[in-house]
Amino acid sequence: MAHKMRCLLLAAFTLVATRALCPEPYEAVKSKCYYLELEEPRQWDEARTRCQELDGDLAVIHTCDDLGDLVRHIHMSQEEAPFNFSFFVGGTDRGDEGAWYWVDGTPMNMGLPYWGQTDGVHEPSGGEEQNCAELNKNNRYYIHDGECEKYAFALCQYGVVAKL
Ligand SMILES: [Ca+2]
Repeated sequence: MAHKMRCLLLAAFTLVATRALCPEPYEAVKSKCYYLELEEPRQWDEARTRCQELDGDLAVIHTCDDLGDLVRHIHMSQEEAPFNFSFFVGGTDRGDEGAWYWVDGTPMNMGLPYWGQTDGVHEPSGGEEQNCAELNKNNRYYIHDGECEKYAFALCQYGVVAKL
């Protein structure tokens, strides 16, 4: 009996430990809190401002596990970006072409399995024209560079400490 009780407590503790408690409107994806902001598509700076209003920032994706979990979450939440809009995330090479950083100041991982390809050409491929990172709707939500002035939905993450 005591043993069974201990197992139940352990199971409950494990659930709490691996699943974040997220404030509204964020949703827990394992230990992270994300919000797919589908009110309206915005330019990258405005998308960032919207996330910061919600005590977060555009999402920063440090590991391929996080990217996989996030993409699975987008599909499963049935909130895939409507129309052809992608999701902006918190990566940019604005001001230093080719040097991609997350808004928390960490360098972005380059290449596979983070960045996608367009017609066999590895992303990022937009040079000076495209300086803001998105999860590309038309390429299974791999990371692409896009114009910061284009319109996309904000993918917010709670608790990101902004350095940029
Ligand atoms: Ca660029």
